[in-house]
Amino acid sequence: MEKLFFKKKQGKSSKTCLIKFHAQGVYYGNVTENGTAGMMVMTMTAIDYDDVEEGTNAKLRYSIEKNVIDENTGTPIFEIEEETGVIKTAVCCLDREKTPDYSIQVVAMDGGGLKGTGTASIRVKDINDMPPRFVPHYFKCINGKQSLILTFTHVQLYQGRVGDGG
Ligand SMILES: [Ca+2]
Ligand SMILES: [Ca+2]
Repeated sequence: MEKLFFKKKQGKSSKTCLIKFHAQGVYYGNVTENGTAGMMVMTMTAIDYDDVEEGTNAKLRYSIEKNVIDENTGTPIFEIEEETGVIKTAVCCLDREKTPDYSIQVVAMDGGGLKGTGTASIRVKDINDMPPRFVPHYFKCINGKQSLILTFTHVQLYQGRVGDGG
């Protein structure tokens, strides 16, 4: 999301206005991880300056041109409602710890076949589903014929002794 400030004159005084706009057709949305299929993510809205009253000149239909495929099911992860531009999840259980964000390409096409492309940048929101854990660090030390497993703590201790001159 880009921001732009400009000054607007109001009689003798002036007022600062802030406009927020999407840079280069990028729209931002988010969805919570571990959800069901069919969860709403965001709405894509394109503008067609042709006359809405003139046939289908400005009648838009939305579709996903570049989707992301779910590794487990081999099916697309997102879907879009053709008439409204509402993007939803097409599969369940997005995992933020595996993929924290997605980017898909959406096309709006008018009744005459003219197209415009936009990007939906989707962030997966975290829920607390991972317990804290300690990760063991093992180092294999081979000394002659004997092999010895040292933990990280042992290695640090040994290094400390070397540094102390012992
Ligand atoms: Ca048009
Ligand atoms: Ca999580």
